Amino acid sequence: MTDTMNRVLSYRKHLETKLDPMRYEHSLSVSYTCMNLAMRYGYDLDKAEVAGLLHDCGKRFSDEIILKKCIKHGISFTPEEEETPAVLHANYGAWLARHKYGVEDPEILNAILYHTTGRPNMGTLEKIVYIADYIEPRRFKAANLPEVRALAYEDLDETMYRILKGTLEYLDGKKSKIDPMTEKACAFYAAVHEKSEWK
Ligand code: DGI
Ligand code: FE
Ligand code: FE
Repeated sequence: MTDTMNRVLSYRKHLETKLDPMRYEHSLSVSYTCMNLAMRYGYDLDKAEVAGLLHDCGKRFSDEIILKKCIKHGISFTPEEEETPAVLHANYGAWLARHKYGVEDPEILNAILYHTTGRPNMGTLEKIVYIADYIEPRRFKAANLPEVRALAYEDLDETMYRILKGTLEYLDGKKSKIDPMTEKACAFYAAVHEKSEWK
């Protein structure tokens, strides 16, 4: 068995005991979707598998407990992240991946860190995880999912734009607080869209 296979199996075993069953299924589904996108875009399959599997490893506690854990472990977070606790699990998850799962690869750690808000000028794995999180087969929330799923295999940047724009509209509608990183990410991919053939 390869090293990655061993690592993946032990991560799965551990996550299954820490995440609720739906979250665990979602993590597996994101992991496989990351590998599909990695095949399409010529990215390292092993790294895509691990990043997808661990992306929500921070979601094992409630928002309040995650905030307490961040303070306890000296994990730095912005005041905006504190006000939008839904995004903090990404920050805590990147810390857990580094310190509890022994992940050192900065591309994997950043893919976990930015999987909720996105950021301007994302690397390929960051985009793959962000998009896989939204399109994985067990997701059913967004009305535009079939279209976004097809687009994901055509153009990662345009897919980032569609998802970010939809997320901001959704958060606006709910009057939720928006993390400036989500806005910056959307502005970046809107500018890419403007210059693209999709305009
Ligand atoms: O952890 P998951 O549920 O799999 O997915 P996720 O980590 O992408 O979180 C999705 C939620 O995060 C989605 O409902 C939109 C929300 N989100 C993204 N950016 C922001 C945000 N929520 C707030 N309040 N503010 C943001 O800027
Ligand atoms: Fe998440
Ligand atoms: Fe997720």
